[in-house]
Amino acid sequence: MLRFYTAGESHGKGLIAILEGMPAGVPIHEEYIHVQLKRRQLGYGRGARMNIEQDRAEILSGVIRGETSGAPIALWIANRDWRPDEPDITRPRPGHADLTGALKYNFRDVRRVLERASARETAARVAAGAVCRRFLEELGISILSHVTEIGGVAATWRPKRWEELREAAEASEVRCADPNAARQMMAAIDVARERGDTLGGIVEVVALGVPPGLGSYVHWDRKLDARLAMALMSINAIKGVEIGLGFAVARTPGSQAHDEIFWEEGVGFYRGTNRAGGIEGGMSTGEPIVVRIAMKPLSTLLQPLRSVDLITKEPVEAVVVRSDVCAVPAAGVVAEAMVAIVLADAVLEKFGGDHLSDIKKSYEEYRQRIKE
Ligand code: EPS
Repeated sequence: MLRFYTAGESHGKGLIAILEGMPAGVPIHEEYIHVQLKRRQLGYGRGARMNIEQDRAEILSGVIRGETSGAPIALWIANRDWRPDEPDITRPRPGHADLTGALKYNFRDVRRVLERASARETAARVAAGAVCRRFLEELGISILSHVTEIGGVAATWRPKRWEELREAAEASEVRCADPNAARQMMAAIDVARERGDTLGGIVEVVALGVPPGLGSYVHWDRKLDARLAMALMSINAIKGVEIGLGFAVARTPGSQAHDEIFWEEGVGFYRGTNRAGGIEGGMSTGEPIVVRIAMKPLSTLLQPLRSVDLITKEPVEAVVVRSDVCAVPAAGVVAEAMVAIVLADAVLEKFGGDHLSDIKKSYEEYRQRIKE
């Protein structure tokens, strides 16, 4: 239902996102998108680029007088650090797209690869995701994320209520709700920086207010968990996605792996637990959707790894370009955007409609039926 494309290079003129399929009548302003772009730029461990850029998305089309018109929405983010004449790079970084990209496209220069493979592209995703997030808000669906692990330091405590968790994560420089763990994470980032190293980690993304029945048990390619996994795995440096208990479910007996069913007058069906992470049979259950992503450490190391020069074939050290020590907090914001895009798509698939008011009507009817 929804399609979205990005274009642009890390040091090109800028980034473009085109979001097609958004219904008419969704109130949206550049300021709203700006808040999300700003969140992506923050986080302890980010590099110097984030001091240069002040990402803002200009709405070029698809929004008239502060409301979506149903036409494709084009968003433009200018790069302040536009560098059109950078020299070639021939020393590929292990872990980056450099070498395989150059082999695949027959390049004798990895800059042509890294310019597009750079996670700078995720700014465009966050901009498109912000529009989807605004749409979901209209239906009472919200998305939050928090960092649970960086460089092997894991959060051991979290506020019980979602709203408190969200606030604590937003207030933390590493977007971790456990203040003790956050301090240790920042110390670990300092150590990594001194050593010329980088750190990965884990982020949990939670979607609240999602009605039961988004996705499908009928069609393999409409399963909500499968769509989320693909969208999240497509984010730069993400190597793992798990939903609910995730991999731990393989070591859990059935009696403790599932969520027992209850019913209450006025509430309808509900679960005592949420081990499934809000998805059963490829469909949302109505419980919060809980997804975790594992991010690898960034592959630009100040103490570079061994590599081979593309042209001379001599052993060399991998190229060192400006980068971040840790971008796990930012990855959480990008992951929220990708989850928003997937959920908006699934909502449109189920509730259709060209104008927000049509969708709201059909959505309310459905909710009422589910309750009864
Ligand atoms: C990024 C901008 C880039 C990188 C980073 C993400 O800016 P520059 O290369 O000019 O410093 O900092 O990309 C990577 C870490 C990577 O490995 O590609 C951004 O805007 O998020």
